[in-house]
Amino acid sequence: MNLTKILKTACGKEISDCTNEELYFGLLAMVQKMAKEKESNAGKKKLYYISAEFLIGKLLSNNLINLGIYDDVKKVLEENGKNLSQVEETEPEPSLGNGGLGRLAACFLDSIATLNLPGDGIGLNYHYGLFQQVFKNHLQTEEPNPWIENQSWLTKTDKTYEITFGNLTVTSRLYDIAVTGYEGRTNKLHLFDVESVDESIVTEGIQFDKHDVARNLTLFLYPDDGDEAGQLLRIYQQYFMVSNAARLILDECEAKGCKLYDLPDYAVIQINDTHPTMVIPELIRLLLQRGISMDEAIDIVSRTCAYTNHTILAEALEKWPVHFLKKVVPQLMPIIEVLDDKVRRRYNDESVAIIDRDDRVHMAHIDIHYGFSVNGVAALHTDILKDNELQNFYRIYPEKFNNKTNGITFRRWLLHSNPKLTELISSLIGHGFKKNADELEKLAAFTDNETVLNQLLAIKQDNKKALKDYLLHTQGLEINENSIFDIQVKRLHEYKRQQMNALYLIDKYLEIKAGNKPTTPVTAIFGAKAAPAYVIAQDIIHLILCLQDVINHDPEVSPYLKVVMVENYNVTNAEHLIPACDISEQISLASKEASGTSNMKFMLNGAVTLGTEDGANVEIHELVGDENIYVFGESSDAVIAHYANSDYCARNYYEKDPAIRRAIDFITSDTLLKIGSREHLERLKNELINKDWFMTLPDFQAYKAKKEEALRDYEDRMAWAKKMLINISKAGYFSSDRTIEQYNNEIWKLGQ
Ligand code: 26Q
Repeated sequence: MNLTKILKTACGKEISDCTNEELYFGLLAMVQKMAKEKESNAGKKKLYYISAEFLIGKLLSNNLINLGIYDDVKKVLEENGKNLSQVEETEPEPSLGNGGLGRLAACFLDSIATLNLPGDGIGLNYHYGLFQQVFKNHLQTEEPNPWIENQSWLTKTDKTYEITFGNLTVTSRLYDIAVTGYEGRTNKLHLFDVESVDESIVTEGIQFDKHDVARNLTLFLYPDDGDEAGQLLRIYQQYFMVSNAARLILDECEAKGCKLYDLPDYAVIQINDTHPTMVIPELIRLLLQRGISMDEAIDIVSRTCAYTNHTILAEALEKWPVHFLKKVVPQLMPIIEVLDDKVRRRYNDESVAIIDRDDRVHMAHIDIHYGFSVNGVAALHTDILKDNELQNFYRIYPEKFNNKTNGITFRRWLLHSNPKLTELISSLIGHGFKKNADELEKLAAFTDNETVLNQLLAIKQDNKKALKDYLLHTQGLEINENSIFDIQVKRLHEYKRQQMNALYLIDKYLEIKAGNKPTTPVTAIFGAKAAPAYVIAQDIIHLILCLQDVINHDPEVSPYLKVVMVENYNVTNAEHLIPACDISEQISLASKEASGTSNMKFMLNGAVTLGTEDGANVEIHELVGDENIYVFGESSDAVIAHYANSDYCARNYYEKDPAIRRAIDFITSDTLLKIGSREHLERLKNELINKDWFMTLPDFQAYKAKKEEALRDYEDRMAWAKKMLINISKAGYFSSDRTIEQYNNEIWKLGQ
């Protein structure tokens, strides 16, 4: 049957008579059917990637590409007067993640299926996911983001479990989303929901009764955990996720004839950060219930579980008070006590204990002692884990530690988001790079080919124009496509240092007012959500929104400099922003960004990085060489030494550097106070002068100098285009296909 007929049948009427929404639902049904045909039971051992976040983004186009029918569908729609992009616009974006960690999980699922590996994701079916960000009065406000429609990518299954907590029992239900591989098999993303969930308990914005666990359990991703009820709810969510996961895994293995003693031959569990750590004691508990002894159960589970660390920020390392766990999961506490007892007997070292002297359970410590692999997500990050944060563990278990530098799926971040660049690359080196990313290196042959360089510049220009139209159409923002697009998009966090970029913009604004005008105008673009309870992050958003207002409305300055903060930064608008970028801002304080993954997406799309020697920036630098990246700032070693010696004093910089003082003072100038809130702006100013925990001020001058160098270099269009091409040609290393091959060869060992 041909595609037109299939689609017509799926829609139930003529394609030309359908609305975009009807076409979306028709295509959804068609894709689900085709995806199902590629499901496979091949392979004895299966990977279970458990994660509290899967930031999957919209799925229609991604699935059409992976099933190899994108162009055909586009054509059929066009023949009937329809447009695939407009159909795509009707698809809601699920926001089942915060940022990097969740998006990584989504890229990994794509690569696992593409490489034909048996591997499923397991997570939670949040009805409202991460909040939707709405700006009001230059401040972020939060709204729920409903994404589940009558017809959606979720398939309801008949699998249900009774999950028991200390004070209640709920019924879970499994929903599945098909994960298609690019010319590969179909795997599953298993999302568990609670049957008693009740969307109507959400009141103002994202407020709801945090104590009503049976109704609220799967409403939101990581509810505000500033208070005790919020923290308890997080533990409820985590246990709900892993108890369901453990039972599903044992069910599937038993169905394949696994005798439980050989569980590691049937299952490998990748624990994505510590959020799913309770799967270890929970599996042990379930094995005990099935008559296996404690020592054997511990041994079986330890050979099944592997842990990935995504952060060294102390505040993000989960440590739960024992009395919280006793309340929510009393059945796990005796097991956690046994695990702690064994560690204490063996090592007699307080720093590697599971339950500390303050009666807090260190989740990462459970993973490291009772998993067989511990990995960091970029070379520098893994080194820092070994040499600093987890040094005492590395001494005990050197063989468990390994690095897996992150990657991204090129299907979404090149083929889908940048079709023009994809076409140019294909015309130059063929289609092989789509499955074998290393082939991008073949582009090196064209670095002195002016025709190719001009084509590259023309594509960037088209993408900038497309972004201009998109921002105007979706957000009412007006930008100049002939300016330099300088972009920083990522979660708002002090360590990522959006505030340093903002200080630069203040400085630039004042310089332009003093008559120092840039040759080519600059557009500074931000996108960032801040955790609702993260006060300074909210203040930084406020500052950027105020700067946007002041600078863009200043007729002296706005022809040369514009600031735009994109509302509700998410996967969908990332797909528009990234292909249009000239300068990619990756300016975290060295040692703090475990890897970063937008740095890879920007590079792949021909942006040049302006960054610190942090996370995967270090590997980007090594690959492209000094000529093709702008690196600045203190080294991670120097930063780690400052923390160790407590020798950083922000006020010294404020007092001694007039440019820094001028920029910081501007935060509470009359100009900003006229439109902004004194409370927010003063708090931020004081924070920068008196604390500046992430050392913005010492790097400010180096940052400014490097950025100016990049802006100057941009003027030589051929030289810049060459940098772009070299970046693209070296991006193959950052394909998540490479990352997943390494996970499989060195940790999972599926099908071997
Ligand atoms: C922990 C405790 C309590 C409440 C929340 C959390 C929490 C929530 C989310 C801790 C961490 C996260 C998310 C972390 C994250 O996204 N990390 C990023 O992971 C990426 C993929 O490896 C890296 O590229 C980024 O560098 C890293 O910041």
